[in-house]
Amino acid sequence: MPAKTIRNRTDLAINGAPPAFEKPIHVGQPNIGDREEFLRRIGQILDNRWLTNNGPMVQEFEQRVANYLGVKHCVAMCNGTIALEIAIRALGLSGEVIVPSWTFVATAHALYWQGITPVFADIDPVTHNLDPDAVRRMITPRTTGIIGVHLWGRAAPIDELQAIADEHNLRLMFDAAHAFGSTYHGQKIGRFGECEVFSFHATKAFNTMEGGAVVTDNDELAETMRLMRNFGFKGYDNVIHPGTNGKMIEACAAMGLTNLDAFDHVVAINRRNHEGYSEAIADIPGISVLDYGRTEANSHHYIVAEVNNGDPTLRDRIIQALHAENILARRYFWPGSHGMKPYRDLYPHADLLLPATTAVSSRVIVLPSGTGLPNGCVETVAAVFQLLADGAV
Ligand code: T4K
Repeated sequence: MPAKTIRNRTDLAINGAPPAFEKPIHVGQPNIGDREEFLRRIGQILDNRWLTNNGPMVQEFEQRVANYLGVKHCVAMCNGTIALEIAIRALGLSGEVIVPSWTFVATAHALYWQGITPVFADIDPVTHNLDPDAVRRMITPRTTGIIGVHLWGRAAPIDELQAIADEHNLRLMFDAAHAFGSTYHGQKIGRFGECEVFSFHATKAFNTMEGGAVVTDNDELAETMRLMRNFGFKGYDNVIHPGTNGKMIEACAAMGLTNLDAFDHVVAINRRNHEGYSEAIADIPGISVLDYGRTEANSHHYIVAEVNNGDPTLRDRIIQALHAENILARRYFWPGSHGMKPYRDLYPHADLLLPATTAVSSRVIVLPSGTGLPNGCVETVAAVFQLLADGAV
């Protein structure tokens, strides 16, 4: 429970009162499944004396994830960024690739790192996902592909992006870092485009501490990526492809197997947190919580409030007030990738082409959730929002 209940401005820590919570509450605080099971698996790894390089735990993890997603191949990797880079390289992307700016910067970096130019397309301000018309406008003779992002776990407009890719002969893949367990038209994310890339970072709804995977139904693509993640080795002493070290270690797979068993529980808690915040904030004018609808599955991991009351300073003042209470809400993904280096030097006037991205980035607040959310956090957040929106501070 919080150390105090916030009723008026004098209870706020920015006004000198003690913080509501003694310890910081983070966005992305990890969900951790059954400790005993995890430790049992770690014991098994040590007994095996097989720690990495496609060990039995990684193989079991890949099989379980592939079955869960209903996809033929899961190629587990050391993190989501390397998984993106390997997928991009395996698809042979080059020249320019269209991506949203409104995503974690790794989506753009995975291209730029390999000498490919990320070209930013604007988003739909309601869903925060790519706007297909904006994607069309960014196509040039150098464009070779599109990377859609299922932001906040809500599916990108997959059918529309596939139609554009087909029409212009472009490769289409998805950054599904947020979308483990999400659906599109009732089908699990993982089967769309030529491949989809997950992040299993500690801060994700489903985590392997560090980790990621590319999933695909394409046998040849999966085989190429398996080679690429292990220096191109095919058996002892036989390198048949350029490659890197993108392997997942056994301990991460052990965490993944343990957390997979707990995933439904995590989603249920997240959904309850999401509903709690939405109800608590519902009557505050100019503030809303993004709703993912009832027809598609979502892990409800990202709970995104939008501050849109016409006061351009309110969002940041709320963040400051929440931080003072030890609630470390975030402005993900402000200012958008186009506002970060090196992209802000490449495209100094990108704001003109990205009006929805710019508007959305000025109003988001991502709130803490997950199984470790302490009692009283939702109510404290709502009280802070209310007092600042009322102009009491
Ligand atoms: N594509 C998208 C759309 C992504 O969102 C991401 C990653 C990627 C690609 C790349 O996947 P990876 O290569 O990361 O697998 C964090 C994560 O590091 C990043 O994985 C994630 N997206 C992004 C949305 O969030 P930061 O820079 O915000 O990290 P940091 O250190 O500020 O931590 C986030 C919060 O989590 C903090 O409030 C602290 C808390 N935390 C963190 C860790 C690691 C904990 O409470 N416990 C922990 O163990 O990027």
